[in-house]
Amino acid sequence: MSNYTKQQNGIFPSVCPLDCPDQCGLILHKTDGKIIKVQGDPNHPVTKGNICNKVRNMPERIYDSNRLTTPLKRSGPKGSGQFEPITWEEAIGSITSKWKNLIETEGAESILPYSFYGNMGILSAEGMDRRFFHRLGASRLDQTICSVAGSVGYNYTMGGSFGMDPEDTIHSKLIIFWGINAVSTNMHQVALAQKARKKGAKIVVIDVHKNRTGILADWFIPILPGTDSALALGLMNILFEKRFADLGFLRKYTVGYEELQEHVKQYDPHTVSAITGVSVEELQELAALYGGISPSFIRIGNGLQHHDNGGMAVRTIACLPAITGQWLKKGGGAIKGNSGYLAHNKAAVQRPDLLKDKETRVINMNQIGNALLDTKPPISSMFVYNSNPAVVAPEGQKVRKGLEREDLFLVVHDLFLTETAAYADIVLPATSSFENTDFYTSYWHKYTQIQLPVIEPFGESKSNPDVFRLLAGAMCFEEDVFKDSDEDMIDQAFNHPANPCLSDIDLQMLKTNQYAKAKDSSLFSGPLPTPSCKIELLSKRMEEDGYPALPTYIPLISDGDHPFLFVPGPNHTFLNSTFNNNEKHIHLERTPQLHLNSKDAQELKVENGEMVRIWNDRGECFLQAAVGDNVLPGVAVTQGLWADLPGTKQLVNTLTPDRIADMGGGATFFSGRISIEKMRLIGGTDVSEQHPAKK
Ligand SMILES: Nc1nc2c(c(=O)[nH]1)N[C@H]1C(S)=C(S)[C@@H](COP(=O)(O)OP(=O)(O)OC[C@H]3O[C@@H](n4cnc5c(=O)[nH]c(N)nc54)[C@H](O)[C@@H]3O)O[C@H]1N2
Ligand SMILES: Nc1nc2c(c(=O)[nH]1)N[C@H]1C(S)=C(S)[C@@H](COP(=O)(O)OP(=O)(O)OC[C@H]3O[C@@H](n4cnc5c(=O)[nH]c(N)nc54)[C@H](O)[C@@H]3O)O[C@H]1N2
Ligand code: SF4
Ligand SMILES: [Mo]
Repeated sequence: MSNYTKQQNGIFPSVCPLDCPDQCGLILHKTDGKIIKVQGDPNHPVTKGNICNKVRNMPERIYDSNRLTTPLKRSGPKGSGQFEPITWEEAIGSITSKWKNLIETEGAESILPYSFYGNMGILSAEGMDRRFFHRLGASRLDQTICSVAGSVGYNYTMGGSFGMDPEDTIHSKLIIFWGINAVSTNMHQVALAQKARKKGAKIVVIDVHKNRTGILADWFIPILPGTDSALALGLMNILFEKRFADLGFLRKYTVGYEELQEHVKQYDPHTVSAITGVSVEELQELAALYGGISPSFIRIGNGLQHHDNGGMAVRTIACLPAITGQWLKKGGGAIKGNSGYLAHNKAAVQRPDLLKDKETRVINMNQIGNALLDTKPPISSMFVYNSNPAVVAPEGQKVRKGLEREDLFLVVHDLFLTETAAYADIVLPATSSFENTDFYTSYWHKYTQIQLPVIEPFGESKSNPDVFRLLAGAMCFEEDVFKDSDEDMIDQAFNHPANPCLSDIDLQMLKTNQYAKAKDSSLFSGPLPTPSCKIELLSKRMEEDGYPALPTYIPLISDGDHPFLFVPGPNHTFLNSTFNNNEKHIHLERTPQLHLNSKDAQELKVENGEMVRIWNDRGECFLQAAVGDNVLPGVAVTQGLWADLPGTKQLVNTLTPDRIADMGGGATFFSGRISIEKMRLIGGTDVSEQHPAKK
């Protein structure tokens, strides 16, 4: 227990726990033992006291009357949401007796942990839980749902998750937001870009949707989904041809630029324009801007890599800053992610040695529906924490069918009775991050931060590490690693001589300073971690792994005959599915919309604001049409992972494919196709009149 929890009143340092690159420093205001206000920490070097509305409203989430307070046991049919309270002793007892039995009859691999980053705290997301499941010998989850395809692609070019320091954005003269809705998803990157803009910088947005970020741009370039690598290759062709390439940089810091120069000739402006929907004139102008302005910075988003070809798209865009020699300039380069700088001692925290050389099976989380329905031998128990697969995973109908299985023993640990928890046999109440000890490292800026508990656990809720300590005890695991305290684990994490950027950081230092920056972390201070130690425009490793060695445009995989490409991304006010159960957040977003081009709407005879039915071979949804010029013809965009309320059909992942992307087993949420029609009679009633959005 920290001293903070004992104090009834005061202000206390904290950190935003959500899966958001900004990882803001927070200040919590406490009155009579309760957090009454969440504010940005003005001293945080990057986030500087500004936070988003989502988190300003956090007290409402923490003290929501729907928050779970006790463990629950199912008392009705699967998925009915009927539960009765039980004690922790009974809950842990039922789970471990079921698991002991399964281990004996089917083996430990019949048990699968399913988790993601609902809480970004390292101890909450990848600490005691990993130790526990390694020791158990359970199946392992490949955590591929978010950014892995792009990360693997970026790594082929740059060697790791290393990019420009975002604080240097203020020196940039050209800022390209490429496949990122930064106003909603990385607001401090926008704040830094706006500072540069005041000094004359231009902001360009390349996206399939003129979203909040597109509206703010000096120049918005709409592109067809899944064609970004063609655009990047077309740019490279012009950059070489018009002598914008920095040959000095290319010779010293890259491999393969001569081969690349030859290779990109096939991506002439007319070919590229036909693929991307970007006109020849726009392409020429963009190349002239990128070739002529320095320093230039590309913020590479997650959206463009949620595609069949997403790994190659990021691999290709990551080559661009090298062509014009941007990396050596302050405010030049790119960011896909920056988690490499603060990489902690994962082996010490997660203890993969507890697996004792067992090659346990690995399940790709993007195919959890299939895995639950078809894997042999079957998954007989799943433990879900930090995630809500019933809403966030693709092929939603398959996922629901899997969760409905009578012979699946499902345990869900969460703060709320989520859509996934509704299918559980046992539900466990989780603390909020403000009730825990943990540390956080941003995947965008270069700071790590500490969280000490500010309030007592809500009801009987427990943190993730504490739940796994309890489970380890009940399984009679005797290893000392299960006795480590949260603070012990933070010490172990920062004891990592292999990463000199952490050399000044430890628990005590974080307790004193609240945050710390990765030390001496300039990109070219040593060799790059690629096989050649240089930027790999040509990658032998890619060839060995079965990809073209040079960046290449590979079209999306055919997804049936449906006429529209469907891009269902996140929205401004929810954080994935988090907050989709909060009245204020729902009110702000109003209703899920489907953005359509006016030409398409005219052909479909759909007016702005009318309800449409969208469908493909996987399922259907009912959304409200937003007609205009925010998307190109043939493209349909919706935002937000909405709750699946009775009487609505707005679970967009019903329609998304569970195909695996080209690299890293990544997700392909945005490579699906749909058909669209104006809503008419369904089952004898006009559903559009009944939809809450119509009221
Ligand atoms: N408000 C809010 N913030 C969030 C989240 C949230 O749900 N809400 N989620 C968090 C998480 S987990 C993540 S991973 C990040 C994601 O945040 P971002 O990196 O911004 O990624 P997305 O919002 O998925 O997609 C960004 C943009 O890519 C566009 N896009 C889709 N396909 C293509 C394409 O083929 N080419 C191009 N050029 N653009 C394309 C989409 O239209 C979208 O506008 O945000 C984090 N922050
Ligand atoms: N259609 C479509 N689907 C998508 C995306 C998209 O753009 N479009 N984006 C994808 C991406 S990028 C991501 S990252 C995933 C994210 O998907 P998830 O990781 O499932 O994210 P959330 O939906 O926010 O769910 C997180 C859950 O963790 C719970 N939680 C929070 N803190 C704790 C804690 O300390 N302990 C426990 N036990 N639980 C906690 C929250 O209450 C919440 O229910 O969604 C993916 N799904
Ligand atoms: S969600 Fe992002 S922008 Fe909002 S407070 Fe958290 S880290 Fe900051
Ligand atoms: Mo994500």
